[in-house]
Amino acid sequence: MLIGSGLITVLVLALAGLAVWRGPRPSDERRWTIWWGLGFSMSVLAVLLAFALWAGERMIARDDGALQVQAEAQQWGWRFVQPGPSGPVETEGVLYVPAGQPFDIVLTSRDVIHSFWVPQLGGKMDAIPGHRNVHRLMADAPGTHEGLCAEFCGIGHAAMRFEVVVYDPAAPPPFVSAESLP
Ligand SMILES: [Cu+2]
Repeated sequence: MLIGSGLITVLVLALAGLAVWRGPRPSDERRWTIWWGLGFSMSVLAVLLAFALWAGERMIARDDGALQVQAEAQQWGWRFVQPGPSGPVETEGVLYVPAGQPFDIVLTSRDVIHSFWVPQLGGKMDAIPGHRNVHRLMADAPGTHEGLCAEFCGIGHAAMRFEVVVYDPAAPPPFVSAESLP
């Protein structure tokens, strides 16, 4: 955004400088209006629209075999359940996901409305009681990120955080040593 807005600022300043330097030329107005006012703006908007459609399409959850993690919010913490090598694995306050693979978070809530947000991975999605929201995300590289509740949900809201551990999919998942469900 900084680079884009910097380029636009330079372009506007150059055009303003050009207008002052050359003085008024009424015969040029039509050409400038059509080529730069309409042609240039429409081309930029078309490129941005194509990018937004491509990026937006990648964010839609679909039935393609991607990892599904159930996330249940409750005042004031997060519980995650996902398939493990020998049955479902439940973790509290820690979400394990593989790097470089899209995954879906299936969000629900046990009490009030919460909101799931990992700023480094993407946008927010509400966790609503009695409703199932599916949120597709992807982490590029192994590492850890902080996640939080982004919807005020009571006195413990500020501390309703969780850790996201992104692991290398070639290695055994770190949650295997975590407690498995009976
Ligand atoms: Cu909250």
